[in-house]
Amino acid sequence: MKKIGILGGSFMPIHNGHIEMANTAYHELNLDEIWILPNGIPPYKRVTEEISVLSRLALIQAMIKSYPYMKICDYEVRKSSFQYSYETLSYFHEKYPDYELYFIIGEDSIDYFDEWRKPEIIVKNCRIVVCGRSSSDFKSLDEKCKSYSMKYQASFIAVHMNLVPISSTDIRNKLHHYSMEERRDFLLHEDQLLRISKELYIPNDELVYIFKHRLFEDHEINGIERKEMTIQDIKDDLKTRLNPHRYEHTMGVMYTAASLAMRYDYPMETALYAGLLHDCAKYMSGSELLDFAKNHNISITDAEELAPHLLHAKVGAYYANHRYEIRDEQILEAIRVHTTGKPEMSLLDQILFIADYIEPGRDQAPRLYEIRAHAFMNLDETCEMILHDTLAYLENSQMHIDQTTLETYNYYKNITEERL
Ligand code: DGI
Ligand code: FE
Ligand code: FE
Repeated sequence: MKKIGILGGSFMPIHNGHIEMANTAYHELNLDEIWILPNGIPPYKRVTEEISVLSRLALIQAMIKSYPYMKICDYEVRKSSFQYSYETLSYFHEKYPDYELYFIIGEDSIDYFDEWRKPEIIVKNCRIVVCGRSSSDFKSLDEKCKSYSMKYQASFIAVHMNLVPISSTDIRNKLHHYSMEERRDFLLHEDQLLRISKELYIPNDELVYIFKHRLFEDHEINGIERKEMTIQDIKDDLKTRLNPHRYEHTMGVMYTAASLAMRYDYPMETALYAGLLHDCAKYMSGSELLDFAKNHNISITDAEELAPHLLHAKVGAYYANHRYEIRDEQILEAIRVHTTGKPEMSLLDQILFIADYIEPGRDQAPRLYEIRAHAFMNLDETCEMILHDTLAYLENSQMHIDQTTLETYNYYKNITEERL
């Protein structure tokens, strides 16, 4: 008979303390598998840190990949209504009659066990494993388990785990202290990532995911709340500046960026703003762009000197900041690099770069159908395809090629080749 340990929790985010519980039960009780069971969010619980199911699952995946006996169980988060533990455990018991189920809980939960929904049903369907911390009095936990076993005529097993001095709340609080700029910097420095992941008791890959997908950010520190100008305000303004064709294109990029954000679990509103503003300087002529850049201390590369229309990206970022009150540096950077791309683009940089190329109004580029479909499968490979075709087009029309476009292509070509 297979012995399965089940560890439920909200896992916002999952950390080594959770894994320590699971591992203690696994080793002490000779279990065959551990199922990590993220909970749906109960209706009465207000969650301030919004984190999607997709992100929670991805974080768990990053955490458990070095433990082959651990699996994610998405049963509760797939349900449209909130599931209580007694419902889930009854379901598992019925579905897997040959498995012996061990429900793993922390020492702090056992004191409230009587108040759980239908505890008598829970204990009919599984054994309860209670993880005590080394620092606590193990004898009293043992006794507690004995008295619960008597009371419910069921099996409560005490196990002893090493203390991991962290909680998900601690992790969220610590993450709140890092600004967007700091996070961006950390992503570029392996040693910093290692230091922080150690401090937070989570693996490096999990931390990278958190930073890339902008999870647990403090919106006040980062100025993400932009109450001044709504999407509608900006749309109204752009309509008077851009020609109808460019305005339509802008709408297309905005919604395509949001669709890609849905697919890759990036904050959708941020993607909408980036798409909406990416070409906001496009109504200016080449010489106007050059003059503006010179007067506003915007650096001008050789390629931009020769093909000034490229500057609409940098000038656009400037306007987004000064005219449209965007404070979110990720949006500004995505606009800044949307024409040439750059090596190691952020998730939003890639979303915008691709949305600009594939939005529904585009009809000139070769293999658009293929690239559109691929955009929803793999971002790096899609960037490689777009840059490949753009360079071919520029060479064909004998236009000056920006060094950054070339570097970006080589970067994405290398990393996608490595993967094959
Ligand atoms: O502003 P959009 O037209 O919506 O799109 P965009 O910002 O991607 O600009 C597209 C144009 O920029 C397209 O004609 C290709 C061109 N482009 C991209 N990289 C380079 C470039 N033009 C030159 N001269 N050099 C480049 O490296
Ligand atoms: Fe553009
Ligand atoms: Fe564009």
